[in-house]
Amino acid sequence: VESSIPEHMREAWKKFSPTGFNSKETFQKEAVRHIETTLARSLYNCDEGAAYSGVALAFRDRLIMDWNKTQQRQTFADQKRIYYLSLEFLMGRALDNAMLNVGLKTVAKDGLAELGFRIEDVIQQEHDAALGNGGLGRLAACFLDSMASLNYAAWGYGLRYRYGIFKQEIENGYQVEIPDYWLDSNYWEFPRYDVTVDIQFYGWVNKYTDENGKQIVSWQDGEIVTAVAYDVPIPGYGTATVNNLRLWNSKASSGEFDFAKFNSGEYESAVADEQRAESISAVLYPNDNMERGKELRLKQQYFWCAASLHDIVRRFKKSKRPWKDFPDQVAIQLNDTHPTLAIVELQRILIDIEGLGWDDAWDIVTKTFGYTNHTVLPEALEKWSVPLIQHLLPRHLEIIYEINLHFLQQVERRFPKDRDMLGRVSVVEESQPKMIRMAYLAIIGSHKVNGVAELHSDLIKTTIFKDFVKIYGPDKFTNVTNGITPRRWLHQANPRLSELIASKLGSYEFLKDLTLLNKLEGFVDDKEFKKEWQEIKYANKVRLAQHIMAATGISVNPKALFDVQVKRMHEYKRQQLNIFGVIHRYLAIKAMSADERKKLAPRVSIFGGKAAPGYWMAKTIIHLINKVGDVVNNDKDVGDLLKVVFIPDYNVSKAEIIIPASDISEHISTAGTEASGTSNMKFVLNGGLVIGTLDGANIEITREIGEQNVFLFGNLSEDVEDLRHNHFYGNHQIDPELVKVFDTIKSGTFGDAGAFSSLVGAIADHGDYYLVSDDFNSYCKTQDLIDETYKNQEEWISKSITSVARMGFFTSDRCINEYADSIWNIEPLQVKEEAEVRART
Ligand code: 8GP
Repeated sequence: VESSIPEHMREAWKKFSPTGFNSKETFQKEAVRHIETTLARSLYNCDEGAAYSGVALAFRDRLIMDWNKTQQRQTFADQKRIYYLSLEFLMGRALDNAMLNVGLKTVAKDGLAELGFRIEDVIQQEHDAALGNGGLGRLAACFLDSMASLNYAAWGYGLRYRYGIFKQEIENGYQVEIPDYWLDSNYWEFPRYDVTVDIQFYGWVNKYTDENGKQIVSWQDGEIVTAVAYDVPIPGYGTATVNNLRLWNSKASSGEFDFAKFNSGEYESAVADEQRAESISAVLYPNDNMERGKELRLKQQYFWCAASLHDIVRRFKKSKRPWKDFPDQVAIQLNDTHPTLAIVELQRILIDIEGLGWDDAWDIVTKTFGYTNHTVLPEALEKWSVPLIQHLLPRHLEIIYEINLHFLQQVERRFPKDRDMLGRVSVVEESQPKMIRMAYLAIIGSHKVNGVAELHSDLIKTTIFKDFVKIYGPDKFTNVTNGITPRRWLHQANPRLSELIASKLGSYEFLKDLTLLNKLEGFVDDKEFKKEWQEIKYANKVRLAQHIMAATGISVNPKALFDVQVKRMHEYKRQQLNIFGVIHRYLAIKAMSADERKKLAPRVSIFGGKAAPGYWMAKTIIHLINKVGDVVNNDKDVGDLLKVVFIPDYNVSKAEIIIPASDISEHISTAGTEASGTSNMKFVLNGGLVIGTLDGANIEITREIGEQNVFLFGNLSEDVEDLRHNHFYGNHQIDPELVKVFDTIKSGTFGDAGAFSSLVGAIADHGDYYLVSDDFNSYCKTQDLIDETYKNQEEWISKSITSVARMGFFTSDRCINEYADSIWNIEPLQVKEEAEVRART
């Protein structure tokens, strides 16, 4: 391609292509130029918002050059690419990350200071990109960071929601949802108006035999909506690789634009059609670990899958390779079942459009896809009703039935005597109406299925997907324990800790190879080091205390033990266990003598997290936390000994403030319910200790950092079934201390008891599905142990340092390398520019 352009033209381009900045002066020049020309502002009306814009635009220019080169390099290399399909990318802010990844944060900091701005204030002007709910979406964001940092040729594909996850406000203790319009002043996306795909919905299937006797199947009529690509650059850390995240935006197809309506005066209805098309990518569904079966959600899924596949196929076809090579060029990873229709769509493209036979096509499909499962909760497993799919995607339903038929025939041949098996594993659930089980379709259409932590990967093999292990054998199922990017979750969120670590290890190389942290173990007895370690934690707590004051008006003492539980609100995550524990502590303090109170370690219980707008019980838990806070925080008997805080609107940028400030964080799900958890890793990496159940990645964290460094409690996953059984048959006595907590709530201490009766009732009278009462006693005892341990700060800090030193395994770089090896069969693309050493600040 390059040589097809005449030498003199190439010379002219090279001469004028921008070089970007790499010094303070050149940075300032670029930022000021953008403020004065791109934004039409000046010295006299440049506020922090405008300063942010100028800096973002300057860094964006820098990224674009590497981004263009990366895309060219990947095209020329013509090797296999990874496509990560996710309906959620919880990216958070981009500027700080961009500055650190290109190694020019110090340059920007000094440059801004001279221009009259503090870099921290400027960074805070940015609105979070919050295109996700929780763990699943943030994992996708960490994976993008790792794939770019490791130089993999990888693309993310998602939807460009106009509204991300709602903003949460708290009014009178209740959650209120505010729309999150985030696209104003967003400098990190590039509309590609020339990259569009027309997506079809509804219509009917026409089958006929052509003049050569060939069966032709065509999907006709219906409605067309256009997908427009918006590209977001994803910079790697300390490398010149900048990958691409492509988000699709929906708009009315220009072919559909109804001039007849305009001319006949039906202006309003013509506009309504436009709005209907735009509604597809308008809003992120705000459910975490819960599916709701709405038609618009299915439309989103197909719209995004079809646009992405079209793009991938178009890129493949440029290489002029035969179809059988497709899986050598393309690996598609399905982030949960949301993109499962991509399997059906690729089969449709191959047989209906490209004219391949069924078996050849299916062979290509299954070699291309891998499926990651993120939950075993039944309410989160996707099913779509057959009539809905029939209506929206008539040809896809036929193909799904055909996939199922081939599959069931194969099962019948292998297990001729097991009639029940066919009904159990069928993609079609024989309910009223019939439902398509998306997870089964995803398994059948993929060559590998993985869970996200060891326990979870074992559980899917022995419970929800047990029959499929019999059918395909165990090798199709594998584990890739989740990880987090240390760039954002250590270096960016906790710069002082990162710097201290670098000073001991001699460089920032640990950010690329996190196992190097183990050298910190050599410093656990270094007095000076321990003091600095403690000071940094304290400074982070001061910063959080300031945030708490600004956000809630509650004053907390940074010397108290900060006990944090921040994550989506869900009964299985058991924030109710935590707040019942807080009430128990409150009652204990009230009953203490003044002398006893003096011996108690002061504590701040910090909560944060959003509830799905339709999840009543989760909202009730938020309400209770706030009401308990109102009482406890104003009780003179209690003073500083206990404060209860609910931080509103937990999101990625708040996590960056909260996580480095925790002494203890809570990961207390009912054993067997939290697939992995990833905030557990973030907290430990920032020197916090954890209280947790033997669930998800807690188990592997414990294995790595040592049992003596984790506060474990509660029942084991293997006992859950029996315990539930006991509740069901009334063989269970609720712990008397928990009864006291319930009585306090019922007495109206925290306001109208009726508001909490369903919450208490679910545990006391309705089977206690999440086994709160079974774990309550052990939870409280473990909290007491935490109080005792915290009193010995020397020991506490040693635990903290040792834990950080042993966290190397939990980098998302390790995850991505595992996916690359065991699922994608892909190697990184070497980057020459990497040799140009990048400053790492
Ligand atoms: C989450 C899991 O709950 C969490 O344990 C895990 O760390 C995270 O995924 C990343 O693997 N799962 C979901 O958010 C989830 O399943 N969401 C909806 C698809 C139902």
